[in-house]
Amino acid sequence: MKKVITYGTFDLLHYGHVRLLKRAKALGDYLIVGLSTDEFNSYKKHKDAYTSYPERKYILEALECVDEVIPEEDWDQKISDVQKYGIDTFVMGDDWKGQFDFLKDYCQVIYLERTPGISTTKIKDDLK
Ligand code: C2G
Repeated sequence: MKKVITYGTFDLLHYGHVRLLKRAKALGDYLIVGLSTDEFNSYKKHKDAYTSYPERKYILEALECVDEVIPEEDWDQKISDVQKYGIDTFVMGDDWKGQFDFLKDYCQVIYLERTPGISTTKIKDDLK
């Protein structure tokens, strides 16, 4: 079984997020999502999600392409996650291109094209 992992906040889940998740799942058989906790968002990413971790987790778990959701609590957990979960492929949108190349020593690293024209920030701004 080929295992894939990706990470994110996935706040106000939108088309771009789902396209990323579906393409990530298509790269293997089992997709794990490292979901940023509320604390990680606030203290490390300096962005507060509109929806809470339990709600964001519930939404992601409802997606057919997502097999497992784990908490992302720190920037530095990726290597141990890759080893702990036996990950074959790490995937991120290409706005992160190059940032996680250190993982190439542990698994395949793939950056997928980010979906243009949509973001959680844009949604919030457009709704103001
Ligand atoms: N994404 C995308 N297209 C968009 C918006 C987002 O492909 N229009 C992708 C991002 O590139 C990322 C994933 O969807 O791979 C989740 O996006 P965010 O929730 O914004 O995640 P981010 O804040 O980038 O956090 O340790 C990694 C971080 O947790 C990533």
